[in-house]
Amino acid sequence: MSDPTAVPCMWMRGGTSKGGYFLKRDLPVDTNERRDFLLAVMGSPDDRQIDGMGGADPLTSKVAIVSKSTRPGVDVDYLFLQVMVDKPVVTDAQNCGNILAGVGSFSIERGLVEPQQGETRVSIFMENTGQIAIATVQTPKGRVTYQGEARIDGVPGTSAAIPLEFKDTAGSSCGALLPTGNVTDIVDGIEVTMIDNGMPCVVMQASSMGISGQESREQLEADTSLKAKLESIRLQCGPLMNLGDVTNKTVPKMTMVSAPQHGGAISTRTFIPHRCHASIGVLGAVSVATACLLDGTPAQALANVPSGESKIMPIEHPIGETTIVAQMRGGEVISAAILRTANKLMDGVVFA
Ligand code: NQM
Repeated sequence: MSDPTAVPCMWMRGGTSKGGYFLKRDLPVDTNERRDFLLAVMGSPDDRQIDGMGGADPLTSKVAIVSKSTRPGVDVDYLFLQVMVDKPVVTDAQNCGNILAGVGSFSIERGLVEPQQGETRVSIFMENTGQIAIATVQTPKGRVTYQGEARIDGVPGTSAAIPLEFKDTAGSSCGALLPTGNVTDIVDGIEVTMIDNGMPCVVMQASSMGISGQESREQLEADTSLKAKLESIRLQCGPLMNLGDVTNKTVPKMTMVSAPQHGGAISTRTFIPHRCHASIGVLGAVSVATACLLDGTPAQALANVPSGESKIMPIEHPIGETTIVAQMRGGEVISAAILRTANKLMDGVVFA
């Protein structure tokens, strides 16, 4: 390619997020160069990201970098990068289960994985956390299709189903499911659960933060005193969760829970961490569902938990629900699954 700033890229919706999907070999090896390139691609830092592809929202300012894996039994390696909207920061300190939903399809389309007849299981090493996910992509006649009948809240219409399975996600970034060793700690006088089952989260009751937990995303984002209280708790929880100084990190996520209102397991409002999530992250939902399953947590006190070892847990959020199926053994969550969809929006070159 003659223009060195023009790089092959596919823009995709993955679950309820959206971003640029790149082959690793097409991006600079040097991480500073890569950061500068991705900031320019997204148009960051700028609240409107007007000079780039980003959608002025953390949920649409995301990047997947994919390569063929050399690990035994693994098809591809996936690195997730969050490009901050209003700061010159690109961080790999978190994973993203929504962008993950597009990785299987992208890998098949780019020839990294051989499609099967009917459906293709793609095993994905998630570099951010060192764990594996399996995505099942619909491949009728050996070609990826995005069309189908699956519906997820937060996305209009229907698309091809992409079930995602996660195993052994406990302690993905914090080293342990409960990094403080406790199901409950008190921070700034608030009872919280610091938990990491795929995504570091701090889970607390909405009522303890002075809200009902049924407010809209806009109402919560306008509540500056709530946001200040959440940030104070978050900055203290970071080191306690083995995440170090989290001032410039997008973890831990801050989830305020209340009793379910629509027949689900729990109702949530999540800050990621400075904007309120329009819904909830995939691995965030796995971590919150797990908090509901642990005796003595503030979440469990409000949750409606089904009986049996296979727990269907609809996690309510501002625009619907995200259902996690958690498989339990001996009181522990041993795997989780979720239904997602993805869509190919653009395939071409992106300019920085
Ligand atoms: O928790 C947003 C999203 C996410 C993350 C965020 C995610 C996950 O909804 O696995 O998907 O929490 O920053 O895309």
